[in-house]
Amino acid sequence: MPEPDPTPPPPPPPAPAPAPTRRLTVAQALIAFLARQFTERDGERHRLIDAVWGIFGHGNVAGLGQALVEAGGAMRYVQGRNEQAMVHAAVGYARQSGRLSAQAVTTSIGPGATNLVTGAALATINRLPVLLLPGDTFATRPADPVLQQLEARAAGDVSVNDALRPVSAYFDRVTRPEALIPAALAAMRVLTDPAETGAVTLALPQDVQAEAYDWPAEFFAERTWRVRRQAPDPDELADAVRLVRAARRPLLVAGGGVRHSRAESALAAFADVTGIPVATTQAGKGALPYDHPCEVGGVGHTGTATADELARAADLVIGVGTRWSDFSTASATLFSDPAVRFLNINVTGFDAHKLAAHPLVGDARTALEALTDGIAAAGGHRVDPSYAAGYAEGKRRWEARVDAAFAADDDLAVPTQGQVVGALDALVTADDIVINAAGSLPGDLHKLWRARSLDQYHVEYGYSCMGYEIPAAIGVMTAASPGRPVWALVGDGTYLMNPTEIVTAVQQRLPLKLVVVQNHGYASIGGLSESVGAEGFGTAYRFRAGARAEGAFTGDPLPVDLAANAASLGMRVLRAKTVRDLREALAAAREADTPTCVYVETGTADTVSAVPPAQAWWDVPVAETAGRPAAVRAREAYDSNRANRRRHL
Ligand SMILES: Cc1ncc(C[n+]2csc(CCOP(=O)(O)OP(=O)(O)O)c2C)c(N)n1
Ligand SMILES: [Mg+2]
Repeated sequence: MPEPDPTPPPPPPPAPAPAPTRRLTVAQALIAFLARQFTERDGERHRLIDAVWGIFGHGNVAGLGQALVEAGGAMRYVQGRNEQAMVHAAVGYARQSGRLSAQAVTTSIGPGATNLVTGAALATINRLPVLLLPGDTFATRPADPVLQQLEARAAGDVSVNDALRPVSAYFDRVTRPEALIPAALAAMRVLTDPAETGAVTLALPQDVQAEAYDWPAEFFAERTWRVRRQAPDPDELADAVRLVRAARRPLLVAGGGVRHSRAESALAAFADVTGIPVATTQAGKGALPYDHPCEVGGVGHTGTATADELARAADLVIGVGTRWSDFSTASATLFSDPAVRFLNINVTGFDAHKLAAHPLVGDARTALEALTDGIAAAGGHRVDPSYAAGYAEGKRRWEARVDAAFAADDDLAVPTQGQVVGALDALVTADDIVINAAGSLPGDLHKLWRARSLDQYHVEYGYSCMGYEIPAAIGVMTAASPGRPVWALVGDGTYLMNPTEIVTAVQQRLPLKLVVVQNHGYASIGGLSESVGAEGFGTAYRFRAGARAEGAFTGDPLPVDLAANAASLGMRVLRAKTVRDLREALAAAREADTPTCVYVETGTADTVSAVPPAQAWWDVPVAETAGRPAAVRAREAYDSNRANRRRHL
């Protein structure tokens, strides 16, 4: 038997104090968490989630609705009228914030949630962060089906919110309270990652939203998400330097990534040193101011003659922050030099590899700076003076065409759409912001607009979604410095699709400036329809011909008064009948500090317009067999155009 040890065992160490917790519902915890998230880039710090937009119904009224009222001033709430429009507003906000700050949108279950789908797709296509918080059916499913629940018969765990998966950059469903912790962290990571961002959806079953849980207090600690500036790989950079120095006819195409990265100075420095001309996509317009000697305007189907000629002859095309949509490549027909090569600077490998390009994966600003430095270190490079003289002359010629499109010989005439754009162009300074997305205006603006500052030209052409403009203007006004005039330009078709957020602008006392261009229908699609042999079918807002109203839409214009409609929603409305009226109305609207609408009729689609036609093709397939002569002729033209398609390998 061993001797018993006389010294008693040491007392057990004191149990660690339990980690502090806070008892909150899932919805309360989410709002408390969101209020403490920040972003940081270049030493600038921003609140990540600026506000929560919402429309309440069952699925969020008792969860997030109760949490927002309890949060008080910690989280701003904005009341919307339509869920899709709330996402558009949040997208406008995110773009104007340089993707350093975002807004959230909460909805009820069912129709409220599925109304998000279009907005989510728009956000994800344009790589803009929005946080979507749709209510979802009960996780515990005590009484299936609840009101507005679609039962997928073959899958008990599917709800209509699953429709948001393919349009979201990240999707999660919080079916247990504690699952909020990883879901919320993943959501913030994706929102703030320049390569991944888009619509982030956290579907929140309505019972779970109201359930309480003891949250670790550190979940609510302030967290800062650094928005990274990815540096390029040295070998990819060395290849890029060699390619640029070897190019004789280079063209740079600037996309939205230049803007998101705030790479305008780096781009100007690169252009100044190399003399390489800079064309722009819709999202990139403004990357250089219009009067910079290297700026040659829009590229592609809605591009300038100057940029498109350069594109056809280019031996090296440098894409910066572009997704290379068909409008920019003229549906794979634009870059026609047999030896053309591509160099893509992009924050995602996905886009950097498009067109079989040499990728230079990285942040646009960091990569452009590295490329400029690399070229200098290798002995410098500048385009031939004759090349620079050639595009300078092209730029002058195009400016003359812009002047012609804007010119008005008769001040008392009904304005053309070109003159509407021209009247606004004559009025604005670098402070004004012009928003548009669909119809015939995006093409006219891409060809004609003189972008004076990086963020002046706000045309959403990734999804080109009718109805983006008015709500987006609200988001832009929220993010822009106060006093900047923000203009939403809409056609009559677009106005009719989504005017409801006018009420929100009125409620928020935002001096929205709305220009409604009335041409009695879908002029853009009418023109497209003519060109593809469909004879404008179904595109005019006119009465049906024939005694029993069964014929084609060729009768009188509909007696619809959109100006009166805007006034009824709370706007001050200025009707402009002539070019002179228009100038006066736009000037008055610019000064106004309340929501003001300028309503202008530009006549019917056959109004002669001096806006230059498309300088490059766009692929819209035409009927291969048809009885009507217009369609047969259109198909012949189509076949000859599509023979120029090219797969870059
Ligand atoms: C939500 C949505 N539906 C349909 C379209 C297809 N589309 C593009 S332009 C357009 C017509 C737009 O009409 P309007 O706003 O009056 O402009 P206009 O063509 O007359 O200039 C349509 C239907 C779209 N872009 N977005
Ligand atoms: Mg129209």
